[in-house]
Amino acid sequence: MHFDGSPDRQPAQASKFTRLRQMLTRPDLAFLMEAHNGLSARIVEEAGFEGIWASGLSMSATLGVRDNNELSWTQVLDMLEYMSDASSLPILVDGDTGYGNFNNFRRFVQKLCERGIAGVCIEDKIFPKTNSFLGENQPLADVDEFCGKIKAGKDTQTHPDFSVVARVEALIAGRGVDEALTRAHAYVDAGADAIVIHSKKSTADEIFDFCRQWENRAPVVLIPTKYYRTPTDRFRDANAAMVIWANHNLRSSIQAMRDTCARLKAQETLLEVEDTVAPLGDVFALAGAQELEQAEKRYLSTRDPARAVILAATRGKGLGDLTAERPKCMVPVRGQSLLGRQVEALGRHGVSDISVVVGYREDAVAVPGIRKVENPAHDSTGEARSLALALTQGEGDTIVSYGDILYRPFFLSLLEEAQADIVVLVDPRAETRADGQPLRDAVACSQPHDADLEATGEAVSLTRFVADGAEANGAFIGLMRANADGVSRIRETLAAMEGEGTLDTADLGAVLTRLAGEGERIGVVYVRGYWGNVNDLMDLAQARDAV
Ligand code: SPV
Ligand code: MG
Repeated sequence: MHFDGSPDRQPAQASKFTRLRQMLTRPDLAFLMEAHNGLSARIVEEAGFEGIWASGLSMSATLGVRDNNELSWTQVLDMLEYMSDASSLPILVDGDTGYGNFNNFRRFVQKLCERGIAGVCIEDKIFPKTNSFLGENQPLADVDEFCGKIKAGKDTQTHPDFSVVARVEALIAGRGVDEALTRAHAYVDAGADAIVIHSKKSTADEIFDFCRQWENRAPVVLIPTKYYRTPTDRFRDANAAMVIWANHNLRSSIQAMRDTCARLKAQETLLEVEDTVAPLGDVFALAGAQELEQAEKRYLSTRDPARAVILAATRGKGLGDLTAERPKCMVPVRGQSLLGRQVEALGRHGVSDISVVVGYREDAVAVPGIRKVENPAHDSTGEARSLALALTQGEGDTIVSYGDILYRPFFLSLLEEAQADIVVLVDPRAETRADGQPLRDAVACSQPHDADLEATGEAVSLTRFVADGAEANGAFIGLMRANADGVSRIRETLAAMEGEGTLDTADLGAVLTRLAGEGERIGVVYVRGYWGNVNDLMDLAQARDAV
């Protein structure tokens, strides 16, 4: 695929320049189909054509201007770039008269080569040109001046197979076959790779007369717009190299748009129109939507937005009267509940799917945007049961946190950036509390914290939760993340514990210790400070100071 979704180029396929040249020079009749923008270029390729005619008439008309060089040559270049990006086919561009003299033309050729446009056709008229089917006796360019232009183009091309096609307008100008032949020979002498002999008659007689006398000196290209009744085999018999269907995508789209406009104007409903227009799916497909979808899989993070589980079923007896009427997750810290602060931090991190396991005074848990999961046995069970209740659905990235902690929102980024399937945040400051209480959730890790490797998380793993602070490398702060694989490992472990009858009494530490013991790598990211838990009034006082 090209970056924009157009079909693959065959690795061994010749360049666009070479393919157009081969179409002109090989024995069988070749066809170019008109396109005028990226969409039509892609449709031409989809139809199986080998090459594109970038029609001046069509490019002008689609922009609502006349085929009188009202489009600048740089605007034409821009349109060609879209067409070339959208299609792998070689493009022969209608270069009108070359947009000026030899100098303007050679600059155009230089830019065409840079953009991989395979060839250019220029006509021997005067700038600004008029479409060949308008008016009579159009003035023709001086033969020598036109030959100089061809030479300048050939000298400028940067690919050997870039084609300069010279279009003879003598028949259009009513000058007859003899002048057409004279001009054609001069243009080939000047270096033209092929000749377009153009006619606006409704029969091809003068074209065939020209071809007979031309005797195949150089490839001849025909544009049978006006002599459309002539069977294509007669062009073969006349030894034509190429036929251009010059404006038929433009004209068919005009017809289709008119039909649709008329229907809608009259009927004021889409009902009758829907089945007469291309399905929307076609529009997306033609623009290469599928390629973007694949690229997104390759280049964008495939993680679904994480969900969160907050374990908040307990009262928090250590807080005394403060939790008489509410669980500790609803205790306010500087005017906002612990749970409210967590939901806000998660929201800032893009986590909006938040399950809160509630139990004690669940009626008092009132924070917008959460889903409550009730643990009816909150009095007699611990964190493992609450977790099992909340992890019943969805296997995606999940953040698990205690309901009684405060932390800085950037902790969530640390968890997200860590590579392990399960990651825990550990504060390495494992000193025992001033009041002599044991450290909550002391953990032993594969390596102690190293201030030089701050918060790496990559190399350090959890070994186990320990009862004795002396063995600890730090304390689990009550915040962790598991990706889809990690969640399914946790769920397996919870199920096994349920089977063994140990789930109800287990805390989160027991679950993680068991996982680590079974060889599951639980990544550790060390964080020093910027968090707090609220187990009792002393914690609360500290937490109030911390925020
Ligand atoms: C065009 O398609 O712009 C052409 C061909 O130049 S014709 O309109 O037949 O002149
Ligand atoms: Mg034209």
